[in-house]
Amino acid sequence: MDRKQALAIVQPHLKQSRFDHTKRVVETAVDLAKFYNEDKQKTEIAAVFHDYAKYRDKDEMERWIISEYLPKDLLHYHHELWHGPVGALLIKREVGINDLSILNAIRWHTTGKAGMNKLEKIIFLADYIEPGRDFPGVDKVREQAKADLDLGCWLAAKNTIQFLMSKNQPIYPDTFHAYNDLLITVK
Ligand code: DGI
Ligand code: FE
Ligand code: FE
Ligand code: FE
Repeated sequence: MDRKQALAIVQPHLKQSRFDHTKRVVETAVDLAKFYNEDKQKTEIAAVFHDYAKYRDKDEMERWIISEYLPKDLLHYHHELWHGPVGALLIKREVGINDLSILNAIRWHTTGKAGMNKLEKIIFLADYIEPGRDFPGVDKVREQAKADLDLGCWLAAKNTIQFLMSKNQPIYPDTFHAYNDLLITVK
């Protein structure tokens, strides 16, 4: 499957603005993949499908989490966190993508986790810094992304945690685990 075919599969599942975001994530991720020597084709496919489940019905996602034994604690956190793990499951079932490294990069793209591999880091970071994003501090993260992949991911996790805390939002433990784990390598 090439980029064009993948985009044609994902497009009907997304709104136009989300599809545009997806294309920018693909460009950003492929750019990082070149820079950090990651497999281009895997990176493209993971980026194209990363938000595949973004518009699935909340109740449907809840049923998948229960029936497919995804971590039950997800149900105690915002449903915004569900589209990564549920998306990984659905692109396997519905699109037939079986590559575990692609599925895991999609699974963890929202929260991150401790011990992310290179592809997981690239998708996590590309989603955060794609040129359409306007988070506070994102320009600094864009700069660091090309200097050090771990530092870029750490800053993205840190900003996300700070943003959520400023809004008194709960923070999923894997987001903290990503921050703590990357802190060791960037120190
Ligand atoms: O799907 P996207 O919008 O492209 O981006 P994403 O998958 O990174 O999701 C971003 C949303 O998820 C954003 O509203 C912040 C939220 N988020 C990320 N980590 C956590 C989180 N929300 C909670 N409650 N806890 C987290 O750890
Ligand atoms: Fe997402
Ligand atoms: Fe993200
Ligand atoms: Fe996204």
